[in-house]
Amino acid sequence: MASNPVLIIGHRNPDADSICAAIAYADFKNRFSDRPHLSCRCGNSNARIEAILNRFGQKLPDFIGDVTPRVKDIMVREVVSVEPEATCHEALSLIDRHDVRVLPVVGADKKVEGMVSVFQLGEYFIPKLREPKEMRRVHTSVANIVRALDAEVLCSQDEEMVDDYYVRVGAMDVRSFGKFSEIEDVDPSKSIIIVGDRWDIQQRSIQYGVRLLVITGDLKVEPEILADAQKKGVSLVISRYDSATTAWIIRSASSISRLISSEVVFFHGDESVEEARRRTAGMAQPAFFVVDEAKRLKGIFTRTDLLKPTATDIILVDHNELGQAVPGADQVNIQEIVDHHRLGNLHTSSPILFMNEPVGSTSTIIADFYRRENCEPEASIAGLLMGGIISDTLNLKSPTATLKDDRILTWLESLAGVSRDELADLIFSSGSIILSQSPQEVVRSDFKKYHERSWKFSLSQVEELGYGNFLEHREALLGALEETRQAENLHFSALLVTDINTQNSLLAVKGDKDFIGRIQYPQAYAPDIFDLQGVVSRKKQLVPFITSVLNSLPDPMSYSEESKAKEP
Ligand SMILES: [Mn+2]
Repeated sequence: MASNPVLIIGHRNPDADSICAAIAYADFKNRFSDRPHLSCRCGNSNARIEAILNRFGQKLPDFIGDVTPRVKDIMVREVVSVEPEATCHEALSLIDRHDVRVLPVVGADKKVEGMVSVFQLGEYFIPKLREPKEMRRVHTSVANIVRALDAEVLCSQDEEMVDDYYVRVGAMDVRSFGKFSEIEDVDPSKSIIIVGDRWDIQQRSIQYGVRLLVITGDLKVEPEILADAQKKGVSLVISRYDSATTAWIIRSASSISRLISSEVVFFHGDESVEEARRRTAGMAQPAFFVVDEAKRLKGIFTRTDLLKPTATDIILVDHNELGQAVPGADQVNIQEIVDHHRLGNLHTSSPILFMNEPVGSTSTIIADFYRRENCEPEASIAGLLMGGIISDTLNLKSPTATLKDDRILTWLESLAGVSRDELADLIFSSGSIILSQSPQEVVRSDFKKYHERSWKFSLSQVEELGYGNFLEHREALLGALEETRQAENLHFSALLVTDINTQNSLLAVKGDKDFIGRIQYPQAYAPDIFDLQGVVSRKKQLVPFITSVLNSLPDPMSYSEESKAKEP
């Protein structure tokens, strides 16, 4: 079972309900689930959220701005790599021991120099019958051979010098042996001779001055031979293997340097898995390397790793539309949705728990989860849930408030040890967002985007004690609204300013003239501000009103195509 925590996260630009519901639901889940659950947020806090969290001694959840699966999430971090000076034998041992197909070649500075694959190594060992001389060539040093054979060294010269050498088994008669060197035109100093306890061949090889003489079968050498080898500068070693095996091992002691492929595809850990899938499509590389700016190896992944399901699991609270969810939500596993908004257009690949109840707040639903389990939240969690309910329903004065919100609130009051009115006073006097934040931040603080047919628009909401602060800053706020509309490429952007005292709202709108022209509410203070008597709920009153206005207008998509067609 996966042990990474399930992330519980509210909508972008979180409001108090989103934050409180996420914290409380994580608490609930951690009581009843084996798996850890962690509350998160994908936006900034505000004065009201801070006031509730401080009142109940709770911390703001961690910020997670994006859950898009990244290459670093799927890569293997413990990478088996090989040095450029390694031998085929060492590379093959690593491949065998770690059951991998590819080895990154990493230099002393930790930079990736290329790769060797099973495929390249295999090809090197396939006999090339047309080039017998080539088949006997090894590119290595005496030291490499000694290491690969685990040989006993009797005497040696320039052990570390890497060069091209030609291997031959001294199996023929000593008279034939001499002719070979001439026919093949191999300099004796480039010859490696493998031989058993054949004194004559041993002696002849030393006379020729071969590079290395390997005695097989763990056989002893006459003292005279050793003395001659030392005199002639011939390296002399004893292999415990038979001649055929020894020849094979010497070939494998070839350096990998000539087999290193530079056709390596590099990735950065922050690249999205989706992008990596696109980039690797049609590529033949068996593996891809993840490096940092200095080309130092950080991880490795294969195409199979890209196809594995993501390990990120999330639970959405207080929203169900992807446009309002944390970026990347569509690429991870949404395990549950707990919400009280209209149904959006979210699709999931497997069945999920979807809890949508038309009550005043998501916090109401979370509190009800505790009740149903006959379980009482701690005082601080009960207080947070009260904060979410009071904030979202304007202390039950909003038309979205239901009898259930009322009952749950009464239950929570007894657990939290605070009355709803006392908490409501604290929440609604926690400072005007309009006074404490920039016009842009006001528009963005509780900002939701919607998509209705081809219409794209945003509805922000602020709750204030009276309209005074809004009217004082209305020019700047209308400007910020228009800037937001342009930045988000929307048909219109609106800001609902709700007066908590009178339970009425003003709606400021910037954008599409046809839409604004159809708004039936009276204008107030300015042509783009409307007086929405009795409207306090964006979800229950404003969104249905705007949808009905849009339905009386042609779809902007067909409209623009029509007008394009009319152009000469
Ligand atoms: Mn809510």
